[in-house]
Amino acid sequence: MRAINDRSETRIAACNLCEAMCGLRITLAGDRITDIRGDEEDPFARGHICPKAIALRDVHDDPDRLRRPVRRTGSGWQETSWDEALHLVATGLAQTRARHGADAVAVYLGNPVVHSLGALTHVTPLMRMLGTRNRFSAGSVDQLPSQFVSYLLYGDQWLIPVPDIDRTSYFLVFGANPVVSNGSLMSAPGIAGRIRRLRERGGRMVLFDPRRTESAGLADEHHFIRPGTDVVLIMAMVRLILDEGPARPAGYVDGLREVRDHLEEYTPERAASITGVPANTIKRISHDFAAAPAAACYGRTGVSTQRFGALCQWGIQLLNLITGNFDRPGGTLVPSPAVDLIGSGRLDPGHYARWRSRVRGLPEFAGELPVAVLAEEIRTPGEGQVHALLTVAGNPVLSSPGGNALDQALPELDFMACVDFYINETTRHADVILPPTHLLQRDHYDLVFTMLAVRNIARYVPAPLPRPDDARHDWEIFRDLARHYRRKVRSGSLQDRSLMRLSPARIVDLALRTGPYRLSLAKLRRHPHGLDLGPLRSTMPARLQTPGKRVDAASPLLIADLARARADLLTAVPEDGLLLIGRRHLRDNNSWMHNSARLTKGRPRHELLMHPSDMAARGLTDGERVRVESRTGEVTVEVRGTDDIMPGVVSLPHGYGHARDRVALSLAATVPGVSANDLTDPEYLDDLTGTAALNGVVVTVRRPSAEPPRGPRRPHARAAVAPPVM
Ligand SMILES: Nc1nc2c(c(=O)[nH]1)N[C@H]1C(S)=C(S)[C@@H](COP(=O)(O)OP(=O)(O)OC[C@H]3O[C@@H](n4cnc5c(=O)[nH]c(N)nc54)[C@H](O)[C@@H]3O)O[C@H]1N2
Ligand SMILES: Nc1nc2c(c(=O)[nH]1)N[C@H]1C(S)=C(S)[C@@H](COP(=O)(O)OP(=O)(O)OC[C@H]3O[C@@H](n4cnc5c(=O)[nH]c(N)nc54)[C@H](O)[C@@H]3O)O[C@H]1N2
Ligand code: SF4
Ligand SMILES: [Mo]
Repeated sequence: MRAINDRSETRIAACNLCEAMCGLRITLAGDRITDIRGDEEDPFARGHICPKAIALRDVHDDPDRLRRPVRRTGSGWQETSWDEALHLVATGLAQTRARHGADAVAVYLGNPVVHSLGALTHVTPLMRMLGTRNRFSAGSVDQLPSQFVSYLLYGDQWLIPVPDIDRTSYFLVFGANPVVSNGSLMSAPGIAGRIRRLRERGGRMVLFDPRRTESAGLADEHHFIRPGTDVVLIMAMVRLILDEGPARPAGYVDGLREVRDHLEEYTPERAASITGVPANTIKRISHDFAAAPAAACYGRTGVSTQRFGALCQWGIQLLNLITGNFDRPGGTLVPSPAVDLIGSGRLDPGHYARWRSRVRGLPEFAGELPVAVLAEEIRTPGEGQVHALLTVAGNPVLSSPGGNALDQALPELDFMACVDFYINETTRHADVILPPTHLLQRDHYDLVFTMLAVRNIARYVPAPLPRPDDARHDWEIFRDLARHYRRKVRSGSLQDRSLMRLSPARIVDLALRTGPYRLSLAKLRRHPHGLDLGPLRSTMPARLQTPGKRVDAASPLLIADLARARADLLTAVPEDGLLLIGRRHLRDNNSWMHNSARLTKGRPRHELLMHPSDMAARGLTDGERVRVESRTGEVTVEVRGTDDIMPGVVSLPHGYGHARDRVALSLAATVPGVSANDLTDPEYLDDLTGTAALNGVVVTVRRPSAEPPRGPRRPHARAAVAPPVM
């Protein structure tokens, strides 16, 4: 803390909008933010920030941000006291439980939960208290396949290896755009600089993506790949390397012969015909990857939120394992965080299919069901039907597949409550909204992303801005809600109740003291910019949570799922139509922050991107409004031609489409665009994990005035692939 002049002072903060955890310097005049910039002394991000951090100021100032609880009445939203609001929520949830059982209350946790210390520490005990099997989160539209594969291979869903980008010599990437996303399951602030330095030291970056992205612009090689087909290429690489070498797996890896036996059909030629990547390219990249001194293969949402998410993530792990790059500096390593809960019994290592969703029978993973079933669980009558919903920091109407159907289902609930500081497309259906303090008003320690960062780091940031009177933090809301709830339902263990009485800072302090570096909050306070704990280190097999500390590369669930890939990709009849994929932009943050004029100004970025040849075939012109239809919905949106997208593929960003209710939402509703998830399909999934296949959805595009396409629409969208050439 340093006084600049009489009136203003600067404080150290951390941006926790995305996974990069950039350090900030915030200048304040009273409780007004006058400046936000990168903290040059942050040992991890070294001053790097992106435009979203500066827009935190707009979140702070935004008159639309809720400061006090509101309830929905016949004549609109009405502010109410915290006591009244918490009482209403506790009563709504308890009454539903009394009438229909604990499973009748569903919970959805959105993305910012993992970025909020207090939400993380306090929402889990609250959920245990609610005791419902209908738990959902953004994980099933995101990284669930990575967690699932880590659980099967390494014995814990959170043992997720991270590419050692600062030391690798070959960075092989599938379906990620880190230059825009700033790295995901790979916290790496200033990623563009890290990629440049990789190339300066003679390394290579090779990227597979159906769009020539911003990251492709920095890579040595970019290859178009047909959406949803990556598994065939990845497995062809595994097969080639196992056959031709050099394969040098660690001694603790079992089952590779069995894996190889199941990959007989995955020849480079077959992969070429299905993915669109030439066989020689596949062979060359396999060879280069295996021969590189240190190589890291990595894949993110493009290969998770698709039809074969788990198989892709398995294949990526196999590539690292068989080449000896798993757990090797310059390869992929599991970070060693200062708060290390793996193996402590305090973090769920994962479990699978202990129960299934009521209507469709989809499996739970680690206590959660896929959000793709939420709407049907609300709408299908019968024993176990969902009648109440609590959402925390989420917007599933815009972020989950078939969001339009969920939008229609939510009004059928008996009761809905949300913990969020905005009225969004989802929370507008709530009976009560409980708004927490925002990111700069609360203490922060990154529990999740220090487990996923490319260096071992620890940083504790006391709230840079004061908490206004009468405002509550996320954790206080959960604590107080639990208190109100317990007056009506005797639930919750003694342990959870005492945990909820602790502040998040206290919980972090305890965890740091018992952690591997024996730190404490007091020690971290002496390093306000953050403490660098060094590069990632080899920790295997000691850290494996599997029986006998061995990796079973041929996990039966994954081997069995190859049959689905065979039926769907290797032998499927191609289907006409374009394949829809998503898109992120540096100035967007999922579905929120569209209230910031600073972020939304400039060129429109909500358009449907399409290859000029596909536009010409339909007689479409740039900027024209087109109708996009899928099995589940349709939208009308402007089209823009670009040869940065693969022919046969179209791209639409998610998180747009605010205009569906101009009354409830004010500023953001003026942002043009439609929701990609009005087109995605709740029945089009990675069936093994229930992760939504948001990429590779079959759509048709035409002029609104043109004849609609004839013939029945298929019940399941399926990746259109070229006929396999044997
Ligand atoms: N600016 C910004 N940053 C963000 C976010 C944001 O909204 N805005 N969101 C944050 C969140 S929640 C997350 S999870 C991360 C996501 O981080 P990333 O996964 O790195 O981000 P995306 O831009 O979604 O990149 C996915 C890429 O996969 C490609 N793709 C689509 N389908 C396929 C396919 O079938 N195969 C292959 N090989 N590629 C495919 C897409 O074209 C896209 O370029 O970003 C985080 N960071
Ligand atoms: N088609 C398609 N759909 C996608 C994706 C895609 O690539 N394509 N990406 C998916 C991914 S990776 C993700 S993570 C999801 C995100 O989807 P969600 O997590 O469902 O939604 P967000 O847009 O992140 O909504 C965040 C909400 O949290 C609130 N919020 C922000 N900070 C806080 C806080 O500290 N506390 C509380 N209580 N609330 C807060 C904001 O006001 C906002 O309303 O979208 C998914 N949907
Ligand atoms: S990259 Fe941008 S949004 Fe992400 S943490 Fe850094 S400043 Fe925040
Ligand atoms: Mo995400």
